[in-house]
Amino acid sequence: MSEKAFVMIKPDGVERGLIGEIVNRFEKKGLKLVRAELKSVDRAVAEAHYGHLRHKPFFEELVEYITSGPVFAMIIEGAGAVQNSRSLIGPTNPAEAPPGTIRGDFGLDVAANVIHGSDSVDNAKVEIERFFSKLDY
Ligand code: DAT
Ligand code: MG
Repeated sequence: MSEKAFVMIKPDGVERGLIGEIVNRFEKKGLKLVRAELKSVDRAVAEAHYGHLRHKPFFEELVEYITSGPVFAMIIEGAGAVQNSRSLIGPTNPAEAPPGTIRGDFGLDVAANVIHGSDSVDNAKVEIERFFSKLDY
């Protein structure tokens, strides 16, 4: 079975009308959008999603930001979906992300960096289950 990645356009990307442009990049690469939903993230889901960063000074800001407006949550499928979606997304800090990457083309702010992509196949599974009910995928 082909690999799945969890990808999420963050509130700034949704607010700025970037959903179509971003989905287009995944489709052009050859990755398939198999499930997508515009949804709100509640505090419990946000704290679990960023649990690996809970001791960082910016954790509270991060949780407030991701719960501040709708996100566009996606399941992306295809060969090497996790690694390939991370490559399309680019490095964490948009100010340092190369042109041609999503963060490089659409962001400047490390806190509001447009998009999330799962960083391993195992984490992709956990994140898909966190954001989508079992019936959905
Ligand atoms: P990534 O999203 O590239 O996987 P991460 O998992 O290390 O990066 O961090 C998750 C998010 O936390 C990241 O997308 C933006 C935010 N973040 C990371 N480092 C930060 C910092 N120094 N200041 C503010 N926000 C930060
Ligand atoms: Mg990460």
